[in-house]
Order: sequence, then structure tokens, then C-alpha cells
Amino acid sequence: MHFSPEQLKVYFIAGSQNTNHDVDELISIVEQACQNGITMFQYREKDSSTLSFEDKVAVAQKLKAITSQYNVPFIIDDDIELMRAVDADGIHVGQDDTKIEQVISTCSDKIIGLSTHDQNEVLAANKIDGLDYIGIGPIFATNSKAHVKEAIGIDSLVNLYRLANHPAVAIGGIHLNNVKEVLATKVDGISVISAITKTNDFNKTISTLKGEL
Ligand code: TZP
Ligand code: MG
Repeated sequence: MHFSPEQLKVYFIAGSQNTNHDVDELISIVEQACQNGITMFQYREKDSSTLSFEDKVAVAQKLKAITSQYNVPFIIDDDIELMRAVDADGIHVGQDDTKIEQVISTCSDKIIGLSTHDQNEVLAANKIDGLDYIGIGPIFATNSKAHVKEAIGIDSLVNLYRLANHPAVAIGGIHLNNVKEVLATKVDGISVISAITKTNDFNKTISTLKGEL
């Protein structure tokens, strides 16, 4: 799938560890998120995940069948083998994951994303040709990621986004009560786990994350 920065607007991330290891619940949430307007989805099976590679392939195939109906790019977190097994649309890696150079050299046909946290990481990302977007965060404190780095806050987001020469998505602790501050920075998109996995009103939550409400 061709990448466009518009696809970053509401970038939903989830794996079975975010639904108490209930895969059916995960699939149902992704379907409702797609129906209500997410623009990108990342399957992130990490932290306390208990799925085998074969399990992940089976789940990823089901998720991709859903996202593709809605033209939502299907991204895999840090697993080139899984991405190839299901022919996902892209891959996202963090600084301690598969090396971005390896991703760039082997996945140039795919959408490629990289997480960044500080000025050095953003400046290093600026030099990477073939990188489609960066994540900047965590913006606020979050419980959704193990070994999460320190929250950087809105002012640092503004500074890092100004330095960045790739499109960027803000991530970490973004909820309906603070998303307006993040949208005001004019970053390309908002990325969330729990704001969507824990919502009971998908339409309101996703519209608010888009800045429509
Ligand atoms: N990377 C940095 S913070 C984070 C990830 C995957 C977790 C975001 O989850 P939430 O629930 O939106 O704070
Ligand atoms: Mg590419």
C-alpha cells in the first residue's frame, strides 16, 4: 500500500496483551475501530503477550482481512518474519528493536516507521532515506507499554516535530482530556492504545482524536 501522511491521523495500536489476552475481543475492537474511522492500525504483540508465532500469524491474517476492507494500512510491530508471513502493509520498529538499517534494506516495498524519544533520535532519523514516518513520545505517562521511557511533554513534542523531516505521529498517554493540546502542535497524527481499547464509544473517541469534536 502506498504511504501518505494522512494515514497517520488516528493510528491505533493493539495486541492481545491489551485485551486481557482475549483474541476475539481484540478482533472485535479492531473491527469497530475501522468502522469508526481509524486511519492506520499496528498489530503489536509485545510485553506480556503469550502468543506463539503461529498464533500471531493466525490473528494477523484475521486482522488484515478486516483492515483491508476499510483501506486501513496494516502495520506489524518489530517482526519482519510475521510481516512477510501475512504480507502486511508495513513495519514499525523502536530504538531497541530490529535495527532500522536492516528494516530499510529488506522492507523497502513496505511502509516503515521508527519510534523516537529525543533530539538525537530525531536527528538520526532525519538522515534515514526510505523511512516513511516517525513516532514521537511518550508525550504523557502511560501504563500501556513495559519499560516505557519518561514522558516528554507538549513543549518537547513541539521542538522535536520542528526538527523532524519525516511525517510524525505523537504517542503515549493521549486521551480525550488532553488530545486538543496535542492536535494544537499540528503533528501529522495521534497514536493510541488504551484510548481506543478501553472506549465504550468508538465514534466519539475516534472523532475527538481526529479533532472533529
Ligand atoms: N510507545 C510509546 S508509548 C506507547 C507505545 C507503544 C503506549 C501508548 O499507549 P497509550 O495507552 O495510548 O498510552
Ligand atoms: Mg518505503
